[in-house]
Order: sequence, then C-alpha cells, then structure tokens
Amino acid sequence: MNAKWSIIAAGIWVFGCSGPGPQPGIEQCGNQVDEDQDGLIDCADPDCAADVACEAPPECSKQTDCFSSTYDYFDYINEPIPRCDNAKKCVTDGQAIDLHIQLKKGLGWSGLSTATPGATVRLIKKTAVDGSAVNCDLINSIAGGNTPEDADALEKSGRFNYLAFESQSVNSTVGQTTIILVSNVTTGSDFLVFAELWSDKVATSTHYPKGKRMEWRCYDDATKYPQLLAPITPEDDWPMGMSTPTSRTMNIDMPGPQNP
Ligand SMILES: [Ca+2]
Ligand SMILES: [Ca+2]
Repeated sequence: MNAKWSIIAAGIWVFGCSGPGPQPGIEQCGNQVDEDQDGLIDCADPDCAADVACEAPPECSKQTDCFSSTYDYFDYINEPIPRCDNAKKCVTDGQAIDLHIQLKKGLGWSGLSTATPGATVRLIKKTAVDGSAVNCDLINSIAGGNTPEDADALEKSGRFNYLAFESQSVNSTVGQTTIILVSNVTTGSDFLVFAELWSDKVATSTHYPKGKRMEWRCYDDATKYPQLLAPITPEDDWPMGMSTPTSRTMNIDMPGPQNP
C-alpha cells in the first residue's frame, strides 16, 4: 500500500470507525506492521508474495555479479552500487554519499581539449575479492587496453570490490569536468582512484565510453595525494540540488594524453 492509500486508510479509521479497536487493513510489505491482522508480518504474509520488496535478492559470489543481475550502475546516477554481502546476496545499502569529483586537465591537453568526451571514474577497494592487496600497478596491468573492447576489463576480471563507479559522457571543452560519484560507504579510507578519458562518448548499448582510451591515471598513495585520497566522511556528501558544492572536491589530475 502506498503513502496515499495509507493516508486515506488512516482517514477512514479516524472518521469512519467508532468500534472498539482498529479494523484490519491491507498489508503493507516493508513496515514491520501486521496491517491485516492475520499474524503474518510483511514478507511473511502471502499477500506480499508479488511485492517487489519481497523478491529474494540475487545470489552472488563477488560484487561484480551484482552489477549485471540487479543493477545498471550507469543508469542510477544517484544510487550506490551494490555489494555482495557475507550471505552471498546482492545488497544495496540505503546510506550513500555523493562525492564531488573534478577531472582536471593539464597543459598536455592544449589543442586536444575537445578530444575526450567520455570519462570513467572508479573508487576501488585496496582489498581484492580474494583478500589480496590491490594497488595501481595491478589495476594498470589489467586495465591495459585502449580499445572499447577493453573498457570493462576490470569488471570482467571479477577481482575487485568497488565503492563507486561512474562512466559518462562529459563536456570536456573546459579544463575541468565535474562528475558526481555515489559512494556505497559513508566512511572509509580503503580505496584507490582510477580515472580514464576516452575519445568518444559513452555508448548507449554498453554504457562504456567508445573510441580510444587517451589517458588513464591511478592514484593509490595517500601521502602523495592527500586531498584526493583522504578518508571519506559523511561531510563529503554533496547535497542534491546544490549547484555549488559545499563539501570536499576530489581533484583528479589528468595532465595529458598517454595515447594521443
Ligand atoms: Ca506490514
Ligand atoms: Ca499480515
């Protein structure tokens, strides 16, 4: 039952019922209340069998399994990407924060400033699916290709855990490009940042950039890049609707094309 019907039902109860107790209502499926008074609450009640809130979460062995089965992580710009929890179920945390990312282009792009309308930014955990350490050497060795067929090499490897991931067409005629990245944690320092600039926009079919990969940068050393890699805190959240960020801006330097 949606909010409107709840209000109407409440009105009927307040104004239309003079009996000794509340009349049974229609079961709502996610509020811990047994509205129809049959002793079965929410998803335990057969009335909720077809409710989306009671669908079993997809099973997974690693986080990237959840990308394809439950979540188009490119289309839900303001949703955190799901995790594969300890019970091997895909879960999307309710809490998330919007990080304000700025890709800053250096002088190396002089004369090429319009050449990179596609961008991908990932916040990847420094602990892999198998528990081993992840650093930029490893990321660069796997994401080593520069054609559209290589654009999802990191995801295809199934080796990594993600805090956030965004792939989008950008206006790159200016020296910096703003991207909002939705983190699925509100605190934490266990991440590195990997960013790519591509020569063509994001494809509607694959949701990855097209053309050729022109520049890629990985940042994993918090002593060298304290502004970018400082721990995430709730104060980093960029409130929706604010045109000017009041929170931390995470600057990613993209000095010039490595594959011009
Ligand atoms: Ca209920
Ligand atoms: Ca019930």
